[in-house]
Amino acid sequence: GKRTPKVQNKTAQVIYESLGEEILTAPARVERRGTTPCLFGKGGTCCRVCNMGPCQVVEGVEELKGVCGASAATVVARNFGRMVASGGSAHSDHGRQVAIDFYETVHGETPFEVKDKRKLRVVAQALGVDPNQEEPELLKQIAEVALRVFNQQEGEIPFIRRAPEKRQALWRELGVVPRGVDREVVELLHRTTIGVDQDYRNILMACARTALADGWGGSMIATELQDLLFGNPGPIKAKVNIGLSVIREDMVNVAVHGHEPVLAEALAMAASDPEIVEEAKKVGAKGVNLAGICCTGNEILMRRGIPVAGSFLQQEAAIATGALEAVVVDVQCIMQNVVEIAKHFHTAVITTNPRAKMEGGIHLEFDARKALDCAKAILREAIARFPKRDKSKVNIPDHTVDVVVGFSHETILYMLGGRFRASYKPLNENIINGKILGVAAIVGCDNYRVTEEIQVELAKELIANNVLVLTTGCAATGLGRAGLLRPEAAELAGDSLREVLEAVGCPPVLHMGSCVDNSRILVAASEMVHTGGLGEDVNELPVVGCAPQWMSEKAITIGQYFVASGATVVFGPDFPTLQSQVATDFLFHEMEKIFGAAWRVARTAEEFASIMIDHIKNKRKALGI
Ligand code: BF8
Repeated sequence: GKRTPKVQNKTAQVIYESLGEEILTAPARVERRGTTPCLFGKGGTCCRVCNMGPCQVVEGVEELKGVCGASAATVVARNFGRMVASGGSAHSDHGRQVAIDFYETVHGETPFEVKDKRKLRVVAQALGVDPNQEEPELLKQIAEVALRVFNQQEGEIPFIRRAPEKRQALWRELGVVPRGVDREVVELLHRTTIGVDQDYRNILMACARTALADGWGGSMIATELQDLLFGNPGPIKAKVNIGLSVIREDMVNVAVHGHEPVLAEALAMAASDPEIVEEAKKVGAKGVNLAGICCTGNEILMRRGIPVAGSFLQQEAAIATGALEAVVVDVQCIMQNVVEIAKHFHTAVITTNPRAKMEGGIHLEFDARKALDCAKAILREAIARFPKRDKSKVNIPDHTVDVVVGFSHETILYMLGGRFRASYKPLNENIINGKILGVAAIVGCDNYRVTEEIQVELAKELIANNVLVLTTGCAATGLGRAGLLRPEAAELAGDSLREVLEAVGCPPVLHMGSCVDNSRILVAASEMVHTGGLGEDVNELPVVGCAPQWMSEKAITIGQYFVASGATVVFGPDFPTLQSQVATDFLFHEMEKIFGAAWRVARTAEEFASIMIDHIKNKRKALGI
């Protein structure tokens, strides 16, 4: 008979329990697979880079080296490197696409236009483009320089000049300044293939360089050009989670899932097009309703206030409401099981990107140059499904939660610095006077194998200790579901943090965007250093990051660029290098000496909180505040 597995997410649990038939969901697959994954795979010592293996390697056992003699440290470093390269390639291929869309836009080839004129000159300057020129020329130069960040072969990627001087000097001394994104990713893949780099230290330093190419290159290009094209996010009220105001009973529901906001922006434009509204009405719906999933969701949440139905672990549940006419996907974090779940309903899974097709999906390719036509074709496919919605299968639990989002680095400047003196000075002052103990970022994924209570408990503990929390990605949506993105949640903060938050009407947890928007945190941390009073480099700041439920390779790349940028990060509940003590020591301890920051691992919310709060206190002590 039907049995619902234990699901870590309340909303998903309610939906799965109501299903009349047993549907194999990710949580059910976790249960069936059991809890003990392969130790070699998990700990990073399974070497698959050639056909003499796979070799399962054990540290310190001569007989259990790879056939080629590869040590556990080498294998772990290689595998770690391949995660960094892969994660960096994902953010950066996204960034490249945005740069191409931007190029086409400024050459008049797409229906989009550059919305954010205020930020234009800031970005120009940061890219080394002369901001004092006529706008059309300025835009074209920005587009060209942005594209070069990917294929440049020598020199330095331009955004690294946004980092504190001291950090730049350190990177130059260490030889880890990225030359160009593609070059770093290709080189890391080369180095980690059979018979190339066999010094784990050398490999792990290359990881730092490639990760920096992501953070200060691909991801930062994505964030900045998306802001220019679609607007810099500002504070906006919205809703998250599955509920009747997010998934509408009387409308054609289209979930937008994936990462590149260009598609979602086009769908939002098309959904309000009178022609499309009329067509929706013809089939008995009031119109077309969009809801976001994963980082695409965060992008349109931040800029348009369009609700997010779910983070990574709710993608199947959103479909299982039975009320989605279509799930439109582009790239990244789309589970293959989505198609299987959709088969039980009338829901179309529409792939749009030539890089990511799905068996059982309908492919309607999206081209930014024909953005509106493509978006309309996609919405028409959804509209045609509306009459097939089976009301007896619809279950939309009303679990929505209010949020206030849109805390781009610029928003924080204005909120905390005041409209007329946008600056981090007040933030720094509040840190120096101790009202704010420090700043912590909770970022990254959610994971079917980890309870989502970890990040919620952690966030509560941090704010209770007067730590201001920044968040991005699926963690942000999860903290939103827990009510922590509401200004009223300031009441959970310690007295002095609460006072600061209430003066400006800020929630205690600030949603800064999608995963590529972790680049906003790099800029914010650098600004805090530039503002003065908190040391000369990022590693002196009382700041710390974490990803308590990481699952994607992208999270590892993010963690590594934060560490190389001087911010210590805590990951959990496990870490992909633990079967080599030597390589792990390098990441957890030697990197501290090299970059002034390192990786840590924690398992429970208490462990995370104590490591992070201690770290902040130690940094304060070193600053003498
Ligand atoms: O890039 S947080 S599950 S959706 S990888 Fe994926 Fe992780 Fe979510 Fe966005 Ni980020």
